[in-house]
Amino acid sequence: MLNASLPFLSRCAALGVAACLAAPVAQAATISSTFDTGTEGWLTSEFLINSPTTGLPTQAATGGNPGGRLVTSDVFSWHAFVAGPQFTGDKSAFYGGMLSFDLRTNFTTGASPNYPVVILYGTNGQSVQGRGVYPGSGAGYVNFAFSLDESAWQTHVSGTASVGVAPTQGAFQAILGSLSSIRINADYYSGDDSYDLDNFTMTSPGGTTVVPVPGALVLLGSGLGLLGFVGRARRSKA
Ligand SMILES: [Ca+2]
Repeated sequence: MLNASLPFLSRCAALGVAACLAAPVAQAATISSTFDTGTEGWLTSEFLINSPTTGLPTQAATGGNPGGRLVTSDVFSWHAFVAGPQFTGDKSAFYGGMLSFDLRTNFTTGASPNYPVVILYGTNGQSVQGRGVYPGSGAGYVNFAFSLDESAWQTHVSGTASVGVAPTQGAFQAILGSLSSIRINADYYSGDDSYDLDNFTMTSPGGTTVVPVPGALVLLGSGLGLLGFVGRARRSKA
């Protein structure tokens, strides 16, 4: 009897591994836009207010960091790249993680010490801003990274470019838990300038990439254990 069931048990063990390898990942720890194949739902709009998104950026297949990039023309007074819908909603799980992106700018006027700025808008009407310093025209892609906790952000008053104060933990978490829009300013000079965006990423705490290997290994171990049991049973039968 046992010998007749061996092929079935072996198949179960193998199917267990295969099923595990195909199993969906419960919660992605990283959301990213690389713009290698499209605009990934990104739009453009005014920057300093959470206005409707009406502009369409362009995806360029080359010139990114690497691959494709997001490009926009200067169609608003304060211009912004607006993150796709995959970056809005309840992002509480990303509290304590990181938000980062690569930005390249070329401009004809002088450097400014307070830009770029990224603003997180909550559905509660509150918003916070994170500020970086682009080193100078022609510097190429520069990575800007912000911790997704209150330490890296300042309060933002809609319609103004004023530097704010540190938000409370509760205020920051309320915004992160109900994100309605993320905007990165893509125009902060009056002259003829250009802005390229790539690798916009939100990462949850401790997460870099999520692959199903640990689960697969667990089931692989179970499968091997089952085969071991079969082998032992076979030997004891003999
Ligand atoms: Ca890219």
